[in-house]
Amino acid sequence: MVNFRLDGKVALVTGASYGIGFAIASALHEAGATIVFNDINEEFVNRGLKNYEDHGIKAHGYVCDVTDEEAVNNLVKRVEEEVGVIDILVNNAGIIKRIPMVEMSAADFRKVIDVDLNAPFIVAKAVIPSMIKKGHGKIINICSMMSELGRETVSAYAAAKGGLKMLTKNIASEYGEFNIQCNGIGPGYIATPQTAPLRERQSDGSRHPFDSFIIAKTPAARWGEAEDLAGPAVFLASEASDFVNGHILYVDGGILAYIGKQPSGE
Ligand code: NAP
Ligand code: GCO
Repeated sequence: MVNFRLDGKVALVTGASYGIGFAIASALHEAGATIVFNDINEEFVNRGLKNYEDHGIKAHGYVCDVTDEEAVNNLVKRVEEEVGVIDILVNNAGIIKRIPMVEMSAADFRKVIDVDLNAPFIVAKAVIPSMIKKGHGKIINICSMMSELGRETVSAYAAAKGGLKMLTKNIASEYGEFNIQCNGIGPGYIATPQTAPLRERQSDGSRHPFDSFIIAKTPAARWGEAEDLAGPAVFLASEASDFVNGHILYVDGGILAYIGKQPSGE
């Protein structure tokens, strides 16, 4: 019998007050897991707790900036004491800065690398020792189309998400023998606050040009919803994927398979 259930498992989803993290955490909860999330301050954690409560989910929320190694180590220690050993880690917290590369300061570049690449290393490093002791663990890194593709204005984000793809493969290589599976999910263009500026209506009510561009680039002809990532996340968190390791599962409505719209008549 294939087992997609997560009963008795503790899942830490970083930066999961809303957006993709919230949708993934809700799905893991539905499959039976106990949910732990963090955000950078108390106000945001409380907003997240209210969001879970409104959806009938009792989540455990903690204040923690994922770029702060000491804070992350304390978070993992507290979660182990107050909730249990983390069986499933989803490195979801992320930021983007859309700035042409030659105009971007090194400080801005470093900030994106810090949240999107260094932090997944810091959090994974903090949870792996207890996973080894427990004899199993699942780590899911939220990658991107930019783990494979570039575009104007997102140099730091693409560098970080490309790096995160390789960190994923390396964790799988280094800790696979301890029954730890580390995989990535590469979402396509998903309608969340992060991409809201790319979907803003124009003053005449028409679609943002980038919005139309994404719909034309996506064989599914739509933006993804955060809930589109739920099934893939449950799969990668469950026993059903115990021999899947170091894989990036792109959930993109077909973007990476597609050369783009042909000129009409060809
Ligand atoms: P979002 O709506 O901007 O949410 C990002 C979350 O990360 C927020 O809850 C944010 O917390 C949290 N966060 C940021 N920096 C943090 C830090 N230092 N410590 C703790 N939490 C932090 O983004 P999203 O669209 O849901 O994206 C979630 C993940 O998916 C990101 O890694 C993103 O790069 C990736 N992704 C998104 C898309 C897309 O199309 N939307 C596609 C591919 C990949 P606050 O509450 O403080 O803002
Ligand atoms: C952008 C977008 C993307 C997406 C996503 C694609 O400006 O191009 O924000 O980077 O958020 O990561 O998979």
